[in-house]
Amino acid sequence: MDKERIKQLANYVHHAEKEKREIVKITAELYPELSIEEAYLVQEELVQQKLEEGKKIVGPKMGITSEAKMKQMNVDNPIYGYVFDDMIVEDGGTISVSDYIHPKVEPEIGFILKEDLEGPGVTALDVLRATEYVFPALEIIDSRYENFNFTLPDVIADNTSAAGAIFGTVLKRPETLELDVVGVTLSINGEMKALGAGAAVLGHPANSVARLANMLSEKEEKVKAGQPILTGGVTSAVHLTPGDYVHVKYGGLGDVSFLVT
Ligand code: OOG
Ligand code: MG
Repeated sequence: MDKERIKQLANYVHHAEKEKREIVKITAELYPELSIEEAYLVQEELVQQKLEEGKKIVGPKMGITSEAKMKQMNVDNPIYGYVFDDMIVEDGGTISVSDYIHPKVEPEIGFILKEDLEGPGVTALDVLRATEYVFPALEIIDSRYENFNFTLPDVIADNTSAAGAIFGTVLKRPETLELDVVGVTLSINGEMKALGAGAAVLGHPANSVARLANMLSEKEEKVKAGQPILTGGVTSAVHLTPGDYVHVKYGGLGDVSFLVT
């Protein structure tokens, strides 16, 4: 795939994000043969375009790390993308559906490292040793594709549907919790919509960070200390509509909430 094609595909998803407009997935017509490797090149170009516009990377995110998400999205492999500074919403804050295309929310467990992690061969134990804090988080995903319908290369090229992140304020040392048995409930206007436990994320959320380090090592990149890392949805994602008050509780890790208008 030549540089022109990479630019064309990055522009295609980037414009859709800016204009809050659904597009037909890349693999439907534009470029059916898009491979996973090529899709990451498109993502890199999209990330570069955002950086050139003055946006800053907050941290990496993993996606499709749980059975619930694999089933819901009909794709079956972990992927990564990036959260940018203009996507951050404060805990207890308000978002407007009109700022997105068709937003959904999903609960996640976040990590902040005290040391960089460089693959290959990184294990969950390495991750836990290198972790400064774990924290509760919500991700707002907003696939630029019609009906959230995509293949793995499509969603990679679309920066893995990244659109928003809300970080909870509780920071815990990793050894004070068993993250795999941290329970999570997501309620909207007092009604429980989804539930899960940390183990839903590749058996333990630390496995997700290890996987990220090992995937990034293929590009000779590492997971950096100090950046918040999202490990992937614990439950399936829930559609948001105006009037929703979203409240997510995490066993031993506090809660995170926001309002939708
Ligand atoms: C892709 C993004 C997946 C996760 O946590 O699984 C993701 C999507 O579902 O649109 O962020
Ligand atoms: Mg996610």
